Amino acid sequence: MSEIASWAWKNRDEIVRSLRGIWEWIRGTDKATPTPGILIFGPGGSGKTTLSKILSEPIDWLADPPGLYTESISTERVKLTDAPNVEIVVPPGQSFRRDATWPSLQADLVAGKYRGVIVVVSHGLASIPLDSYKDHKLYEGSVPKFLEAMRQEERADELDVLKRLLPSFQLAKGKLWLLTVVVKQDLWWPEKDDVERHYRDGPYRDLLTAETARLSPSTFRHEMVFASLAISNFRTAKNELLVPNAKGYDQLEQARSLRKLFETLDALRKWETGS
Ligand SMILES: Nc1nc2c(ncn2[C@@H]2O[C@H](COP(=O)(O)OP(=O)(O)OP(=O)(O)O)[C@@H](O)[C@H]2O)c(=O)[nH]1
Ligand SMILES: [Mg+2]
Repeated sequence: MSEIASWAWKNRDEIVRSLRGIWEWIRGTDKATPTPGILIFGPGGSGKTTLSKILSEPIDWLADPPGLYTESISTERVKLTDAPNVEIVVPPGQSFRRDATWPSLQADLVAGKYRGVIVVVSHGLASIPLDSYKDHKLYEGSVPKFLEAMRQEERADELDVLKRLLPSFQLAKGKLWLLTVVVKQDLWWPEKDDVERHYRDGPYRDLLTAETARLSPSTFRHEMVFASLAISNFRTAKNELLVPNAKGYDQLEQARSLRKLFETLDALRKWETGS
């Protein structure tokens, strides 16, 4: 067994334990009242389906290695068999699928049918739904230039996603929390400072605060977490390596980021229930 695998094996119980508290919350401890669901939005290939799985089912981190990207085509409703009132709803993220799938969910959001929204972004490292990067419209012969252009376009798309959601946050009835999860930390780790600045103090934060500043902090709350949902090289379906996972980023770092994610969800649970 490799060093990392043996570390993960030894720490398996701890990882599972920290997840259990979140599962209990998502499922709702008060079985008498229906618990509203959680919506997960974000660009295609960012990591929404991956996150919904982490939140809804026990993952065997050793037996379930991260797979190749398979784009979601329709809205996924993750039913929790032991808590049938609760749903994690994940519409597909590719831009051409949004008009068909997002408006009705946003209408339900405004009507107060959801307790919270998670937006999954990746600092432009959204997986590509193509066999090869050479088929991408932005590829002109140089891989570094392609990656730069693609990530820039994807970051602009992340802002478009947020722009599209903002009116629903403004109009939503009742309490609503928003959690931004900036995933793929294992890939952008060497640019950590720039990435965190982009979301905490840069364009993402500027857009969000400009549009939500007037909302009462007792009815709308935003939190942000930086995390790695999988440690995996950034590859195309043809197995072309575009970005290797960062040197020095190990499972200990990942577990730390996931713990932060769960602690933040727990803080939102407390805020939501006023406890
Ligand atoms: N390296 C790395 N890969 C990740 C991370 N999170 C998700 N992925 C990978 O990113 C790819 C896309 O993830 P999905 O969860 O399928 O993306 P999605 O947002 O559901 O995409 P659509 O269904 O098209 O909207 C998968 O291959 C995941 O394994 C992460 O934190 N790090
Ligand atoms: Mg998906």
